[in-house]
Amino acid sequence: MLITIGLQSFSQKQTNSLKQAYAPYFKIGTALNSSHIEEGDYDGMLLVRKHFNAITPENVMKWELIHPSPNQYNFALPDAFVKLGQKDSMYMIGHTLVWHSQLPQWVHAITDPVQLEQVMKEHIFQVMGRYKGKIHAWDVVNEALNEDGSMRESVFYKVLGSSYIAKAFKFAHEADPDCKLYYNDYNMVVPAKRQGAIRIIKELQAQGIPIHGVGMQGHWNLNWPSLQDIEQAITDFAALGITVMITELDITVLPNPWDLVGADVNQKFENSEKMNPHPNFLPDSVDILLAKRYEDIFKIFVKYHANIDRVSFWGVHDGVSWLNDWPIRGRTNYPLLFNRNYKPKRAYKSVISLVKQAENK
Ligand code: 9MR
Repeated sequence: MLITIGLQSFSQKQTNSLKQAYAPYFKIGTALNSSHIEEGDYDGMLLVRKHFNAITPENVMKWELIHPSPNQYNFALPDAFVKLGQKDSMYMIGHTLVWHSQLPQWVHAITDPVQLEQVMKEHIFQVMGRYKGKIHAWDVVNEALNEDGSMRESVFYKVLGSSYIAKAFKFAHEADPDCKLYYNDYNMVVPAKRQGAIRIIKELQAQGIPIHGVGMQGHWNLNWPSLQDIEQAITDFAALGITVMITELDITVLPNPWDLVGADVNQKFENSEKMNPHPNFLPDSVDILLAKRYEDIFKIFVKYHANIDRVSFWGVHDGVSWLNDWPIRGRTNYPLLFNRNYKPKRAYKSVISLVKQAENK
């Protein structure tokens, strides 16, 4: 029997679980915040269990939270995340070990290379070591590049030089030799930045240091990036013999204050009616554009499924997306597949129908 929902028609018999529909292609992931980890968001967790088979902690494993002072580690929420993932047989990704942002002041203040290397090593050994054999993959280094592909002037780069990346991956491999190790960044679809990532990956490969994959954060919008650039980025990375992950997918539908692209979390802008045009509901016209955009993008992911291990959304539903507060606080954004009432949007239907159509061919 055929029913019509939104844009697409699909059989009632067909699965209505993203992870099941995409099982032949790649894992479908999401990011969990503390309300999910503490099981406060009951309906959110129902969605997680039904639709996703990979989870990333949105914040609780970041250095500032997990290791706020030299001898203090906060493992309560990270432990709860891992327990939850084990209970539900989720593929778990640790996020993230070495990142310039959300880094506590005591690390920023280190100027001695020997000391910083030691601190970085200890952090990696403590955090990865605790979840050895439990967390399957780690974003070892996050966002090390500027937009032109040069190295970002993080404390790690300033004190240790570009070799900090090789050191981080080496320590990570020692801490858990079976863990998959990834480099993760945004705007990898921009050719100059992508070249920087390719340089980093090739340097590690030349030194025989394990790097298993690259995470392309998908913080995109309705018009950017071009489908061609997405495709090019996937094929460029796949050519290096590593796995590609789409790690932080969301598609903003709101105006961009300076037409910015990407996700530099340090920039914020004032709120206004003009900048927050859909405070109460998502108009059909935009909902349809979003569904079409997701469909176009997922067509590419399916085409390159042999190279893609996982597509992870950055959040469970629109109500918990970081894009409600960035780059302007307090807006109402609609970037994911599920709405604030935990219901599937048109975009969900276009994404799930895509593989059903492919299977039926
Ligand atoms: O979604 C995260 C948000 O809740 C945090 O406030 C922010 C700062 O830690 O980080 C967001 O996640 C970022 C991710 O860790 C790395 N890539 C960019 C993401 C969006 O800023």
